[in-house]
Amino acid sequence: MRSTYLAVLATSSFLMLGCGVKNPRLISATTADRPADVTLTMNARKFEFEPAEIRVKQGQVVELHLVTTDRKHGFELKPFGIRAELPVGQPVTVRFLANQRGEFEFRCIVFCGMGHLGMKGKLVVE
Ligand SMILES: [Cu+2]
Repeated sequence: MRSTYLAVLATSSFLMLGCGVKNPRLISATTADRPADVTLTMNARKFEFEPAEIRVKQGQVVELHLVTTDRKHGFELKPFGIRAELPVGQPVTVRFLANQRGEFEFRCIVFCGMGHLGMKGKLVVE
């Protein structure tokens, strides 16, 4: 199961390298050997993320299943080193350790139309 999961992550990374996002990062090193404490599905579409706000507790390993159906989008959560491209119909899983408390913005990093710059959301780590 775990090896399948890692293979999927590796495949996704490989595919993204050919699609324009520089240095995609789907997983932060600190979480590689820990199961997720929180697992959420997040939908990306013009020009929003649903849910647009997620709340977790400090110290939790968070796994996000990112899904897009209308066109290619991206997902960046800079403070946690996460950066991904989201092709249509190809869910991408990212995971990170919520090791700092506060409010952090995530955003789309693939130009997707006139509302692209407003395509953002908020992670709250309590
Ligand atoms: Cu966009």
